[in-house]
Amino acid sequence: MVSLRDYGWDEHFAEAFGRLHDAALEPARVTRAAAAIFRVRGETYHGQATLAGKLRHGAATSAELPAVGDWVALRSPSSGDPRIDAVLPRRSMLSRNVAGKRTSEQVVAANVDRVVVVMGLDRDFNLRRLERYLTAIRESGAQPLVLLNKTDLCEETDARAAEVREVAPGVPVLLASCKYGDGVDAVRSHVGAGETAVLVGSSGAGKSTLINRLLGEVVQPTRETREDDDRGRHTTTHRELFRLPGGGLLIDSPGIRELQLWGGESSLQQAFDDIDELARGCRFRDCTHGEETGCAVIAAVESGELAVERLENFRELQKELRYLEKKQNESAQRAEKKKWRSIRKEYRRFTKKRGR
Ligand SMILES: Nc1nc2c(ncn2[C@@H]2O[C@H](COP(=O)(O)OP(=O)(O)OP(=O)(O)O)[C@@H](O)[C@H]2O)c(=O)[nH]1
Ligand SMILES: [Zn+2]
Repeated sequence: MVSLRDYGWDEHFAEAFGRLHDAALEPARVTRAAAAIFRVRGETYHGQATLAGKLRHGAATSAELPAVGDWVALRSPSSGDPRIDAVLPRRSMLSRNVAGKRTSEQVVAANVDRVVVVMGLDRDFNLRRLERYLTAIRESGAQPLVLLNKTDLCEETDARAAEVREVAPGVPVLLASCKYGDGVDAVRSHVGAGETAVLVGSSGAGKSTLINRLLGEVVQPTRETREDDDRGRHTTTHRELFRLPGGGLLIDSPGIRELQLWGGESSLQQAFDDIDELARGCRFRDCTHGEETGCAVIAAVESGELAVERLENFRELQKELRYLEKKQNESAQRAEKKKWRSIRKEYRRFTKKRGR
């Protein structure tokens, strides 16, 4: 029998579960979420589960539905028809905006403690992209970690690491050559027992190579195996949540790998706290650090204190976030309206019945 703690269960979730006050429910963690079919891992039950009707129909937005990593309350797992009754409050979540006419939030992983940004020390190395990742991670509630991979291909690893530390103050920066196994133990030591990590980074950065190293077995096809073997041969496993030998947990899914920006401006301020600090000296409170007079940020660029690329990236992200925020507000209003419409309908039905 596995212990729930092995899957990251703790007092926070136990308390939330206790508040449901229903002895017919059992806690379980979602190890895979695809369309309406879920795989869950509980103390006694381990297998498929579907959504209870009230969860399927009652959710105002898709963000309220279970995602991989979620802790859920299962109804009657021993009956042969286990249903997910409720999603326990999340401690953190990684989400992305779903492409389409309407922007809507899709949770790609829940209850993640650590996001490892894997960046190659080859042509993949890009500080501006790293800043974007860090902004998105800060929004999620998880802690970032930067892994500079492919040290075997780089002559100036220390200089690169120093550049990263400069744009990511306070974030642990590790060097590794996942292909040869160097530096992988350090990653493992940053994912404690019961903690959940995910990997993000460009295609080819070495995420699958790292996962296979961390797990000590080949579970994710790397570029070579994908090319050499017939497709899918290595993808026999459909899990998305893995237990690491050291007791940590790892979530990996295509949705996470394509992590995009989703979030508000407060996360931007955290990722660019140097600019935030400088902005206090701007003449206007709502200064966009563009052409305004009395802009302390532009002054810092002119004096060489701040890299112009960093400011440009900041302004680009700010524009993107403002646009997203506007669209999010619109779709949140729509969801709210929809909810009220159904509540009103329910109410009318109720009063009609009583009036009869
Ligand atoms: N030289 C060198 N190559 C590496 C290293 N780590 C990974 N690679 C190679 O980089 C290529 C891409 O690695 P993957 O692990 O498949 O990359 P990925 O990030 O999983 O890519 P996607 O699955 O597309 O997201 C493969 O050819 C790996 O062998 C390393 O430390 N050094
Ligand atoms: Zn300014």
